[in-house]
Amino acid sequence: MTRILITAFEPYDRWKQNSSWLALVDLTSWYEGALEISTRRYPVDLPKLREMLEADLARNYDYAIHLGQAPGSPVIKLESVGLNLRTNGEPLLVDAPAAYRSTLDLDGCLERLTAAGIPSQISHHAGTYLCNAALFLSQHYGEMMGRRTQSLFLHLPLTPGQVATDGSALASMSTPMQSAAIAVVSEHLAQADR
Ligand code: PCA
Repeated sequence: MTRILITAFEPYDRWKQNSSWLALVDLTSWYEGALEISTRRYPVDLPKLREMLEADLARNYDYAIHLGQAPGSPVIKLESVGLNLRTNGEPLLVDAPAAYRSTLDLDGCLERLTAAGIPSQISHHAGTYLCNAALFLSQHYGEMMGRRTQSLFLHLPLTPGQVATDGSALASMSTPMQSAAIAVVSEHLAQADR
């Protein structure tokens, strides 16, 4: 059985909810497929994120899918690169590679999402904040600990409710569509193992 760790983030900055956690909670409310899914909610705090990620990755999952919200993005973004970089220009980890590039079948994931009518694209820059840190550290810890885990990061749009509360005109996507996207991607990755 394919074991997948799926993580989301807590609310941060002005956001009272985080679309990634809303989507993950929604997924667990209906998903009854064959994948063995473990879920985590991470704080938007670098030292705590490092500690929790390292402990979680020791459990040798087949895949780690990390979720975060990307305010303003109109589509789901499959992130291809994790950079060893913080917003202040310093590295996340000294004595670590400058970046890790995903070896997963992102094109195949994109095809499946598109076929399901879920607007998505491959992105080559996950920013320099905690989402990028989650992707970089996940790839690095997996490698350092000799785990088989392959990591993926999905940046999710805000939900319509978040935009309404915000009083802005940012793009949004419904939580059920976002949770369907997580399932589509998870199933596609797991298929490669069969
Ligand atoms: N989005 C932020 C951090 C947490 C989240 O959900 C980011 O894109 O880095």
